[in-house]
Amino acid sequence: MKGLFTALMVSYDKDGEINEKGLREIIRYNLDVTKVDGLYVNGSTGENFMISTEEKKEIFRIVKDEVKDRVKLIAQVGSINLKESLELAKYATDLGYDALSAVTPFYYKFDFEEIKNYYNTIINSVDNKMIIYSIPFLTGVNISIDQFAELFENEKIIGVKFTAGDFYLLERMRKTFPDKLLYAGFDEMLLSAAVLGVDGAIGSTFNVNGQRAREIYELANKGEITKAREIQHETNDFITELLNNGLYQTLKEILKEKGVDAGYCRQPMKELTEEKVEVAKTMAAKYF
Ligand code: NAY
Repeated sequence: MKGLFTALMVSYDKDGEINEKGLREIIRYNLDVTKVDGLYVNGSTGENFMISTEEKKEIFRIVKDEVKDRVKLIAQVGSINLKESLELAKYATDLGYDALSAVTPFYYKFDFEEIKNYYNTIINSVDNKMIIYSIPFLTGVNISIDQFAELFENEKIIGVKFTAGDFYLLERMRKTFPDKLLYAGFDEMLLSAAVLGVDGAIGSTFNVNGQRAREIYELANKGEITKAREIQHETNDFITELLNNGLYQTLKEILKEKGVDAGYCRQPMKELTEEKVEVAKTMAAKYF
């Protein structure tokens, strides 16, 4: 389960319906062109928190059907509706997903006992493994090193997707949990996380920029930091433009320039203006 995982985009049509043909094209692009080691399905990048349970299942099914066993698959099943998480955990496990992941429960101020119960309930309900999805800047949920230690007491909880810029905590985690899987979650900080010894990374920008991410990650692991830094600089020029123009919408527009039917984002996310579409096209030509 080590390596680079794309946080998979999903193609939606203008009415917000899943575009199965487009989704399959995005998957194939990731397998054949960006060449990642695996896919992280129904994460933030899949616009997961704006879609129904049935749609989540349909996406899990299409992805597994397209990928078969070519790369590893992680199913993000987290939801503050725990019954939905349980249903999705069973569904993805039955489909053969290699691991599950669940975002920390958000919106209500759940205390740690409730968060721990959430993870144990989900993962103990199936024969699978769990990767905690920690993304404090969106959820407001911060987990301390002692709390991670308590969660990791359950051997089925095998790692964490660490989408945060707290490198002190990441370093402490690496030292404290040498046998757990740590995945970097911010692509613009991949080099720094790789230097600290993460086991892999999960990123939205890998949908188009997976090859540069691979170079950064491999150079860092070989200790070739100067070269890795150059590619991180180039990557971050790209990511800065991406964030300024609209993250997911621009990634989809770039995929379209590469001939992939990546569709639109689900409302309430808005469409790019004509000017921003032009910016995305210029970015596609400049970086890919
Ligand atoms: C997800 O579940 O899709 C992710 O969290 C993937 C990680 C991405 N985070 C978000 C919120 O999109 O790749 C990152 C991020 O888009 C990138 O670093 C740009 O900031």
